[in-house]
Amino acid sequence: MSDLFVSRDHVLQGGYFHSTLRKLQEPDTSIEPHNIMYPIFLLENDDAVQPVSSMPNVYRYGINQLIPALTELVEKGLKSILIFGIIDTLPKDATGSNADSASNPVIRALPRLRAAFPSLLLTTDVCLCPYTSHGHCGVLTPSGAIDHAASVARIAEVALAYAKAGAHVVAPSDMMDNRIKAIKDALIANKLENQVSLLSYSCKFASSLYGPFRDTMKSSPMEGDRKCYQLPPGSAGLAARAAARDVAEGADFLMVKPGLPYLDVVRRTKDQFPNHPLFIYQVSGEYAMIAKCGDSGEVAATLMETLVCMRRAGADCIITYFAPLVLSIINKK
Ligand code: PB1
Repeated sequence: MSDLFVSRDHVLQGGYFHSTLRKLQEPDTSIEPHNIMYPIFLLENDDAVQPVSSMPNVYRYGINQLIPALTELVEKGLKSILIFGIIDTLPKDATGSNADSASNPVIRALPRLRAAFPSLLLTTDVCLCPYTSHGHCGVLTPSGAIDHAASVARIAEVALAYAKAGAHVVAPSDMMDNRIKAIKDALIANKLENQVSLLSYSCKFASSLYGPFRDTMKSSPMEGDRKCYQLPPGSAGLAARAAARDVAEGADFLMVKPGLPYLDVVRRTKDQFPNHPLFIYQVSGEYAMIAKCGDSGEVAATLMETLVCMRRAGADCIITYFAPLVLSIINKK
């Protein structure tokens, strides 16, 4: 055999031929229950449960159906949920009045969820789009533009209502400028700043991957789109500026959304703010793609690879509709 000169550090396979060695080569990529958060669609009808046609194995629950479903998952180790309210008999109007009304399903469910699951972290999405007649995430001017001041004030009102009803974390997905400061000021004014966390959807892009979600939430804009308040997909600069602004305004946690197509932004945001836990939202379109990638074994393998890559990119927690499957995989291990 030729005496091919091989530099000692050019032989890599000696460092990962064994599964334990491979684990040592993959630091900070473990997937444990606290690394995932489960999005929940909460219906107005307490006894209803409805499948989401575009998202296999995803359901919309009334609170009376949600509690037994969550009981099984909490027993498997579920640590946190993200709640989205859906109304169908309550009226929708220009300011999303039913986002924080006493009849709102989220407002009604929070005390029951606190009582049923004392250790489960309850996060509420804060946005107007499921409750506005126009379907936008903010309040509009008569000309149809975003009314910045009115939107920020309204979003802060809704966030405070969820905080008072029992949310541990409020997560504004509206993308209105300065809503983080307004929410933090409202929590401080109501002596809740040390009992309720602020998870900002800081780097949320105007993505085509929200389709299945909008179908199930019936939350698409009646006119126009969300490109004037969700970030342009090609703008890493705006994402960096949005994250810096939200940190300055008091966000406890940051987020990049969607996930897989934006892992470069995840890495940059983690490097920019290493001391703020960073979330990824694996959105409905990402869920649908993986759910249809093959048989159950291929779905599981593709999912776990995707989650490991998200953790490698810098995500500390991944919001994923696959949470029940991840918990089953973790428990099998
Ligand atoms: O899974 C998903 O697609 C999430 C969609 C996301 C929820 N936070 C928003 C996307 C959108 O419809 O613009 C909802 C906006 N408040």
